[in-house]
Amino acid sequence: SSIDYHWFYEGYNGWWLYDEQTSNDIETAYQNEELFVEVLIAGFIYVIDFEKMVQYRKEFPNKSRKIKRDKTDMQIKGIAGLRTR
Ligand code: V3L
Repeated sequence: SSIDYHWFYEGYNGWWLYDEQTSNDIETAYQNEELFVEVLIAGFIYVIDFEKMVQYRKEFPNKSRKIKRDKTDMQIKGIAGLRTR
């Protein structure tokens, strides 16, 4: 089921997990086959673009990060900037 999936954004040499609320919002939009969804991250609006599979701050569309949806969350740097390894 969709509960088994995790959402990640790219960091330096690795991937970060989204915080749980944001991850749930992204997964819901993805399941609804939206082309993109806007989420609030640390006070800024970010666009999650499901076609290009990138995220970017709405005000800075040309500075994007890759995102991915995957079943495993074994090799992450941490969650939303909080290191777990
Ligand atoms: N969730 C939390 N913070 C984010 C997210 C997000 N989805 N997207 C961007 N930021 P930008 P390393 C990241 C933060 O893309 O060492 C990591 O979470 C982003 O934080 O230019 O490079 C780490 O905290 C960055 O601080 O809009 O792997 C940090 O980078 C800021 O928003 C370092 O990670 C600007 O990102």
